[in-house]
Amino acid sequence: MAVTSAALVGLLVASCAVVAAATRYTVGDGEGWTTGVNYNNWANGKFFRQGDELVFNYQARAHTVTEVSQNNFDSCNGNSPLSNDDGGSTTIRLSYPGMHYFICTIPGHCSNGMKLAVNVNGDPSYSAASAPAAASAVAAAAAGALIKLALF
Ligand SMILES: [Cu+2]
Repeated sequence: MAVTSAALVGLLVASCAVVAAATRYTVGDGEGWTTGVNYNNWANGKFFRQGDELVFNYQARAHTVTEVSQNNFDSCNGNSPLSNDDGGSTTIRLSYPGMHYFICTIPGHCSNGMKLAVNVNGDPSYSAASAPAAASAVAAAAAGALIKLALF
């Protein structure tokens, strides 16, 4: 358990360093992903670029981060999600340009405003192929650090 946590921290720290060109946004800033926050206001004025990341922080299983189509966003319908997670800390890489729609599928939350739409601007220099390569390098570095910790 402690080893797993150390690996995760290592991954987080290392990936911040490697993906310096992309911006990592914490949705809702200090308030996180929860009820009672206006995510239109949060997104307003931000320039999201292809390759940027959204980090959703919330209590595990108290909320979900569910990416949906525009229609399902408008109707708060999470029955056919593009992606779904309720683990408590969800990072979404905005890998393609255009609109991305996120809702919480806990009953009543989306209809009370727990929904986020972001418009992602294309970045010609962004390469989807480079992301996994960077991630595996990071994983290797983290694994190396982990081995040193375990040996120590
Ligand atoms: Cu919720």
